[in-house]
Amino acid sequence: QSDGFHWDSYLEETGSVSAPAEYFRQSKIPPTNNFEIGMKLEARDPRNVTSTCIATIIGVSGARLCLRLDGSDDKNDFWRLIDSADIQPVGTCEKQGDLLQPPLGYQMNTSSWPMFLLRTLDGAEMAPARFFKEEPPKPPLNNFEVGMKLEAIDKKNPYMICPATIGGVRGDEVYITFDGWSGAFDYWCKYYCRDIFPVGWCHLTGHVLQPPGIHAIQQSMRSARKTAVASPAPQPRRSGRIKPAGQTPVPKVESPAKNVTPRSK
Ligand code: MLZ
Repeated sequence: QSDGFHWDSYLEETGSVSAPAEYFRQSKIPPTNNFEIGMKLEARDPRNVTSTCIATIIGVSGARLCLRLDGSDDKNDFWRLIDSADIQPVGTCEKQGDLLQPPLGYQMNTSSWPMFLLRTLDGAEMAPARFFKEEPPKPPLNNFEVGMKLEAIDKKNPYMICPATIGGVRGDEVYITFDGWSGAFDYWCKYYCRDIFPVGWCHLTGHVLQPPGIHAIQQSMRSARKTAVASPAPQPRRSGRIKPAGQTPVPKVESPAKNVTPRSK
């Protein structure tokens, strides 16, 4: 990472540990992303998960793709990992005897759908089947512990992957809290959720890792002290190596992806 944030010193300064990579439903070696902007694929409609639609890749970052459903507006773009079960090569749906559906919010009359589908696929560049990777299996158990560090998608700003801490564990769920931010972005998710990654994931995949919010160090040490059982948390070291979060880098997205710009929250 060329910016100011480094996990090694951050973990040391906050007296915390990272969650082991095998706790996550992610592949040990992140899959290589060969997809290109403009390629088409089939994707489950996030707003209507029983339907499979045609999508166009409008952004690529790390092991993720930013997708827009053909026939949809530009306000519902979404990100998927290249080894997500939600995406597949064009033709898969038909092979399985299913029909490609118009996306929720299809802007034209439904009767125009068959013709729209023909036109949108005509001459389009299809993402080759070999680019898609199998989804990794679920780890058998929820082994996460409160205080462990990880990288997690900010669901309110889904192009962002940010430093986070396990704030709670409840059955097969974990509470994701974002370092240096008030609780506004925190969420519960399954321990096998695809939106959480081991420390170092962004670095390995080439995705930009957001820096923690300001006061992350003090905040993290306070909670580390609360959860420390045997040994007390280390003393603060004010090295000031953590850059405060201010501006938020925008991912590599080519036009016409205007809306991938953060809706600031
Ligand atoms: N709306 C903020 C982004 C906050 C991201 C926080 N992630 C945990 C901004 O535009 O800076």
